[in-house]
Amino acid sequence: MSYMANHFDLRIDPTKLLPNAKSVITLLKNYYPSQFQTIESPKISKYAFGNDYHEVIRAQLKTFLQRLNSQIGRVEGRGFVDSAPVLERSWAFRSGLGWIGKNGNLINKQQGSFFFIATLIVDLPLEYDSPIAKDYCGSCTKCIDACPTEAIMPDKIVDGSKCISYFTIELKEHLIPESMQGKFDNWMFGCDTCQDVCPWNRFSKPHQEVSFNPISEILNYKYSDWEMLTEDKFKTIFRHSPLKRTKWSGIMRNLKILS
Ligand code: B12
Ligand code: SF4
Ligand code: SF4
Repeated sequence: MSYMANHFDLRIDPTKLLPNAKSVITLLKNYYPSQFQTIESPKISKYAFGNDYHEVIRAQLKTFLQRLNSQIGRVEGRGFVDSAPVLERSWAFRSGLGWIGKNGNLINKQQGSFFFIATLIVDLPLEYDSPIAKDYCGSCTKCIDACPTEAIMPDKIVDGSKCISYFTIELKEHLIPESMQGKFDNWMFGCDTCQDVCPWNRFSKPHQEVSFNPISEILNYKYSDWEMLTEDKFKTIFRHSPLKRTKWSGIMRNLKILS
């Protein structure tokens, strides 16, 4: 256990990621869409409707850093998005951008939770305002009650080993346990249930990011279209999509567990 504690310390120390780090800038990138899937489509998480956020946001972080350099002089920095060594939610919370909800997501009172978190560590001292990250979950338990696999535990802990998002995206080439057959509420890639039911997401507004505009097949493909999709066609249509993470074989595996 002491090893875990030490390891955690390493992860929360930004100077391990950027020597001479002085500030952590946290940014939120909205991905809430304006168009949705047809009712017959196997469900895909909204974050995966368009191009891969890793590619899109990494490029934008680079541009942001270049702008800082051209406008205020030499700034050393390192950008991260969905990157294991950075405690992204904790930094966003400490930046005052929201609170961590019972569903484990960072929630912003004005925007809800359908956004990615990006982190830029810089060697620039900044003026910091005081964080205002009050927890507004109150006595609500909608996300806990709605989770199809009972993955949401007390104290804001999501049991990754029970989460549909883990099974359908991160499990890679491994099989999904048979005990999960038919329990995914038609989620084929990722899962948004604990965010869809969250009252704070009624404040979500559609994004303005062209790269996140939905791939038409994602909106319109029905179960049979996915079943008939060849590996070659998958590679062509989804070459810039987050779906490529699980590969064609992962999608075929996920489809079988839905029936
Ligand atoms: C591993 C991971 C997963 C795993 C496990 C998720 C889990 N809940 O533990 C799986 C595959 C299941 C998963 C699923 C999803 N994920 Co994910 N995931 C990650 C990843 C890579 C690491 C998270 C982690 O384990 N961090 C280590 C823990 C110890 O640190 P932490 O993240 O800061 O969170 C803890 C602290 O904040 C602490 N805490 C709570 N209150 C407070 C208060 C204070 C003061 C402090 C200091 C700390 C603290 O509790 C938190 C939970 O343990 C992050 C990216 C990243 N690097 O952060 C994305 C990330 C958390 N995922 C994200 C998303 C979008 C999802 C999905 C919605 C995708 C989908 N639609 O399918 C689902 C949602 C599932 C859910 N309800 O959580 C986003 C969340 C955006 C947001 N608004 O919060 C992130 C931040 C990626 C990104 N850059 O945008 N994910
Ligand atoms: S993403 Fe889906 S399976 Fe995972 S905790 Fe939320 S509702 Fe449960
Ligand atoms: S559904 Fe309710 S309990 Fe869950 S995160 Fe949203 S406000 Fe909090």
